[in-house]
Amino acid sequence: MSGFPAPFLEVLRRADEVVAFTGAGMSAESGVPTFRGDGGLWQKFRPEELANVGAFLRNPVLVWEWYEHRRTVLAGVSPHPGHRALAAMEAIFPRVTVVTQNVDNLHRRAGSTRVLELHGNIERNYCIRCGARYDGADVPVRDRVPSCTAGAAGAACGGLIRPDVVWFGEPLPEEEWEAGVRAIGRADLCLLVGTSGVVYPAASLPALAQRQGAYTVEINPEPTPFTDSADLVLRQPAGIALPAILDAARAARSLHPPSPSPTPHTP
Ligand code: BJW
Ligand code: ZN
Repeated sequence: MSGFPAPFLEVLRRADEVVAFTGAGMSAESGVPTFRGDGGLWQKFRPEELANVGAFLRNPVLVWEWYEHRRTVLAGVSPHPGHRALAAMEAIFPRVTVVTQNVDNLHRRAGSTRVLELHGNIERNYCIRCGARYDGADVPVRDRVPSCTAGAAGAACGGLIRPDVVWFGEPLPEEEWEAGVRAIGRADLCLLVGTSGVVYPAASLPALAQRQGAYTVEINPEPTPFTDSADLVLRQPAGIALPAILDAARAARSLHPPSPSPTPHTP
C-alpha cells in the first residue's frame, strides 16, 4: 500500500504524459545549495543583484569566480534517488518531460532524456562579443577575467566570456520555453518539485498545468505560492517522494494496465 490518495493512484494508472517541473530544491539532496531560504546560495547577495548582466559587466571577476566555485561544487556531486526515479519513470509512462529551472545538468546525468532547461546550463559558456562557445572546462582566463581567444593570432577577440545561463532581465531560450509550454499543455500529471515559485515566467507554468487539466502534485518541505491550488501536497524531500511515486506508479500500472491509447503521439 502506497498511502497515496485514490485519485492520485488513478492518475498514475492512466497517465500518458508526465511533466516534472523542477527547481533548486530538486538538487538539494545532492549537495547543491538552493538560492533562497535557510542555507540558500545567496545569503550575502540577493540573486536579483548578482545574476544580471550589469553585475557581470561591472565585476566580471566576482561573477565569474562565483560560477567557477559552483562548477567545482557540481563536479563533486551526483544525482540522487529522486533524479533517478524521474529518469526511471520513462520506462513506465509513454512520455516524461523534465522542465527544469536548474542549470546543473543533474537530470541528464541521472538518465532523463527529455530535459528542457529554461535557465540554461552552467557547463556551457559564450563570448558576449563574437558568440564563440566554450565548454566549462576550457575557458581561457587572463588576469582572472574569462577572455575570448577566437580569431587570428595577435588579433584575438578578447571579449568577455559568460556562462550560458539566463540572468534577470533576459529572455528564456525560446525553443525550450515553447516546448515546455506544449508539454505542460498535454500533461496528465505535473510534479512541481523543489521550487519556491517566485521567478517568472517559469513560475507561471504550474497554473498553466492546472488550467489545462493536469493533476498537480507539489513536492516541497515548505509551502509555496502553488500550495493552495495543488491537487496533492507532499511535504517531503524530493529524494523520498519521487521514488515513492515511482513505486506506486509501477504497482498501479502492473495491477491494472491502462488500455492502449487510440491516438498516436505527436512529437
Ligand atoms: C526542496 C528541498 C528538497 C529545499 N526537496 N524541495 C515582477 C513580477 C513578475 C516578474 C518580474 C517582476 N520584476 C521582474 C520580473 C522578471 C524576473 C522575475 O521573475 N523576478 C522576480 C524575482 C520578481 N524574471 C526575469 O527577469 C526572467 N526573464 C524575463 O522575465 O525576461 C523578460 C524578457 C523578455 C524579452 C526580452 C528581455 C526580457 C529571467 C529569470 C532568470 C532567473 N535566473 C536564475 C539564475 C540562473 C543562473 C544561475 O543558476 O546562476 O535562475 S535566478 C534563480 O532563481 C535561478 C533559479 O532557476 C530561479 C528559481 O529558483 P528556484 O529553483 O525556485 O530555487 P529557490 O532557492 O528559490 O527555491 C528552492 C525550493 O526548494 C524552496 O521552496 C525549498 O523549500 C525547496 N526545497 N530542499 C524538495 N530536498
Ligand atoms: Zn569572442
